[in-house]
Amino acid sequence: MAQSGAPRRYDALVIGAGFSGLYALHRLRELGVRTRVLEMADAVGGTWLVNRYPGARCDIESIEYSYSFSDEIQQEWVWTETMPAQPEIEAYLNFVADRLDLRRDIAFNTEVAAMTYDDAAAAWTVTTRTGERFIAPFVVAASGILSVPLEPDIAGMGGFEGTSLYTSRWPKSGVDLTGRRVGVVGTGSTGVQLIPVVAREAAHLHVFQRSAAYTLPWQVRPFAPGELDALKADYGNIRAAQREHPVGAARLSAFSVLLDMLARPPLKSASREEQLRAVREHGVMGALNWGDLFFDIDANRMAAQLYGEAVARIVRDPRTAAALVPTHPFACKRPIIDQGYYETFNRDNVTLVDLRAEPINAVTPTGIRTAAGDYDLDVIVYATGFDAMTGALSRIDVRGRDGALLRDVWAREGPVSYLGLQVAGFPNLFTVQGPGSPSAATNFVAALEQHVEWIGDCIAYLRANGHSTIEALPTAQAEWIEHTTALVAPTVLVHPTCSSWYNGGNVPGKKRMYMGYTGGIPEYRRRCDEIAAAGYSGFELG
Ligand code: NA7
Repeated sequence: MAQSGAPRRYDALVIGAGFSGLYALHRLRELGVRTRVLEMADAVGGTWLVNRYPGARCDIESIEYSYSFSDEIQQEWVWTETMPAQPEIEAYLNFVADRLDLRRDIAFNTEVAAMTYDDAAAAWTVTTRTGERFIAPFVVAASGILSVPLEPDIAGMGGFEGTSLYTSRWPKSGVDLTGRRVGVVGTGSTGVQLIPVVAREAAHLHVFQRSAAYTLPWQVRPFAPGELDALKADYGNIRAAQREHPVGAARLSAFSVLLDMLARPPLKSASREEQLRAVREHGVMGALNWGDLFFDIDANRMAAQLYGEAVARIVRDPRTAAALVPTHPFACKRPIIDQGYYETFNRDNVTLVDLRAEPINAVTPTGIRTAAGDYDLDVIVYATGFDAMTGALSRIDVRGRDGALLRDVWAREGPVSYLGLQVAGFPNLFTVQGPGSPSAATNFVAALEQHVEWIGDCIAYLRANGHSTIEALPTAQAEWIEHTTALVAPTVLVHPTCSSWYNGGNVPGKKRMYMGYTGGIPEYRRRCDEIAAAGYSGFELG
């Protein structure tokens, strides 16, 4: 890549202007750190800018899936629904950017291509796709945990003569699917949100399902008059409860519902009559709402069977109902909540194509060909997921000490990191929500606030104490991985049949390792604070 002009120097560079990057900029500014944010898109919002597909929505309540660091912001901003849809979250992040005057320190349309650590200067040189260079002692990677879309590698995809769409870069102007024959590939969180909405528009919808999803029905509703004001009046207590909650969301969310299940009686000791009653009274939730599914694979399998019975009570066509029953353990993919997902398959204009029975052979100019035949389509929508956690930094040539390439380290050793905050061999590079931190299994916003604050305090400490470098020690990193691995070991999350973006199983060739910290945010915060208080134990300060 060509280099253009003299490098510009800052105290810190932040990569990304999504939820994490915006707060990182604000926090570092407050600490007097001259900071520049480099953002590849033309606007703020990160994942909430590009994932504009119909039905895109957060599965955590708006009053908790929002910044807590500023009482002014949380009092001024008006959420309209209990769980916010994408346009509202995008608008919220724009409001925050304006309110804190953040845009003047953000370089938009600026994609980082490479970054190299210079040992002698104790600084990073960051080079963009267009050859611009920036130098700073510290880099904060706020590049997102689900920001690198996975495009499937299906023969013939490029030759499709209709419209190909990706949920993760849905056109800003929207797409009119009225009267069109649509195929959706993928039934993770995204597909499950998208499918009921598309079904209402399309002439016909074919859902191409490789793995069936476990998904719980959920009611999202507009706030009643006065309801949000009452919540805001109680924000102190709401935030305090959130702070103490393992998943960073004390109210109902896709995660807390999973956690609440742990306190329920075990499925294995329930009589058949009790099991059936649970399904009769609570549908698919009744099939999963038991305390032993998370730790006992046999109980989990029993629940899957019961789940099938619950689905069959909703979906009228028995073959479709059977195909909608997952074969992987419940909880090893991210929990999903939906609005009318199973009911959608009772519509005359919706057909489920079970790829376990008839795999896709190719995309043809006129549609999708499976082992069983051809499906003619006008539009194909790919909702096929992300190279999570490590994807964004692996796409950049990140060269640390002695020229080591981060993507090679992760390919060789798996997604290693100390606390999810730094990788040994990459001094002064902080990762917001890196692998090994609570991020993926918690309320992302609560988790990122803790990370940004810890990183800000750390940089302030280094500057105040005359240190120019901080680097994770390989031994501390190995111990941390051992600890996070031990935490998750007794759960079904590491069962060999679990394959998801949590463990890299969704990316061909990616080294598998569960990429989260499952001890909860409060315990994680306690450990991070303890490490800082001990003068950053496990790190070498230079
Ligand atoms: P997910 O949860 O990774 O789901 C991707 C879906 O796409 C999943 O059903 C995959 O099946 C399917 N997929 C991927 N590649 C293919 C091919 N080649 N053929 C057929 N089906 C395929 O991603 P989402 O975007 O839904 O959700 C990601 C996160 O974003 C979510 O957890 C929230 O945190 C927000 P598979 O399961 O691999 O068999």
